[in-house]
Amino acid sequence: MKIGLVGKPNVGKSTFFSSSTLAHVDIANYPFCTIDPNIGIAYVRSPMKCPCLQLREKAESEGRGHQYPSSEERKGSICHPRTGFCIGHQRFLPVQLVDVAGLVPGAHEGRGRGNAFLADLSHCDALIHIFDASGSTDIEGQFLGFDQSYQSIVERSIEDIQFLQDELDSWIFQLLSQGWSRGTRRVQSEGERGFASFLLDKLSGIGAQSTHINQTIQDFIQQGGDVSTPWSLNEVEQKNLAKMLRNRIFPIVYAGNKCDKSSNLQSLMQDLHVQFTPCLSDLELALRRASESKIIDYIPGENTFSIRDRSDLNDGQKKALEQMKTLLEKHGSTGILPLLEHIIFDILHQVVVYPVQDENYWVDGEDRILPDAFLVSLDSTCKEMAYKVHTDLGDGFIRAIHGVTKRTIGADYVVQNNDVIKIHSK
Ligand SMILES: Nc1nc2c(ncn2[C@@H]2O[C@H](COP(=O)(O)OP(=O)(O)O)[C@@H](O)[C@H]2O)c(=O)[nH]1
Ligand SMILES: [Mg+2]
Repeated sequence: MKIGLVGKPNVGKSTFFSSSTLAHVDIANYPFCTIDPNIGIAYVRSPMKCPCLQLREKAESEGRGHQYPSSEERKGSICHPRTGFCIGHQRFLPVQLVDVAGLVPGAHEGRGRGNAFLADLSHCDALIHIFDASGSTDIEGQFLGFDQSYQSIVERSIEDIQFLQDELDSWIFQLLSQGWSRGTRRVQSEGERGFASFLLDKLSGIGAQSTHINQTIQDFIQQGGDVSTPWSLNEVEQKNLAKMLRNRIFPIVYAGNKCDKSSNLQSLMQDLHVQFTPCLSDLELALRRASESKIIDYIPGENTFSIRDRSDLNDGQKKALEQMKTLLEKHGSTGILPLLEHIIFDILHQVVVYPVQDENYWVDGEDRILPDAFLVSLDSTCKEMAYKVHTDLGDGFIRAIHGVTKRTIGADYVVQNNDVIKIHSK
């Protein structure tokens, strides 16, 4: 999974990015997990408890609890994640995050970083549009001060949300419109299928898949569009189609950042025509840094934290930490992690599955407990999951064993959230 952070300059994209990609170092073994200056790994919580809880409970009920010692920091978790980490049976899974900088009005015509930002966007499964919920920046990202009237906050937010949609739509329209008439006529003998393959051809470079295209064609027809003679679609109709394609290829969720400086956040949530998650990116960054320096214990996503050892802190530090705590508790969360999880689980409909080599002890060949947790689409079959683990495992798939029921399951079994599965393959 790859999620792109988009928005005009100065809204807090890089802050959001750094805060999310700064892992819980003690446990994750991923210090600052940046693959590229603007690509990093963030961690989301599985919606269900890690199955290592079941293993522990079973062992304890059979008087074998001592077999699974757990450190103070792991809070009971006994699994050995190869990627991500697990605390208190809360499994954190990696997702890729991309900080897509340089998006300003006119980018599709080459302004700002121009089309370079589009390369960053390509192949993202979804986008987070970060906008400034404090209204403190203009459309170019110039800082205007935090003392904005409610009316300007609303107006700037609407303008911001609109410009980005327009920019992406124009970009996709541009890709489509080049050679439209000739291209669509060439495939006319194949009817709707030909049209779909024409669209896929045009857009596969930015990560479009045939499901996106087919869904869009259905959307288009449902809204009264006609695809029987696509070469005769006029510019307005092509633009409309581009917008629908953008919706399917890049679903957008909204982060209203700097909400600590936004007056009347409740009203803003009602007055904007899009749903957004209020975010406090710089608070999240400060919390993760303090946690990394072992000043506080903070589990990302939680609504509070504890200060480790006050004797080391000066008065200024204590006061700052208390202020951070008040702010966090007031908002109930920095918004960052819930937003990422909303995308993965509600928008992209992913479930978490745990492939193992031994269906009884839930370990791999090196005795590591539940080493892997994979995100797969809600309706994936067991065989599709096998492919996700390894191509060889998918190609040679024979059957699988369910780790809980110990029943044999076939290639067509639809995997469920939290399934532990042993795959037999040639
Ligand atoms: N008040 C407030 N300021 C923030 C927040 N997040 C980021 N900022 C500030 O906004 C400015 C721009 O942030 P940056 O991440 O560089 O924005 P980018 O240009 O979108 O990458 C910096 O001064 C940040 O400290 C927040 O949640 N609240
Ligand atoms: Mg930046």
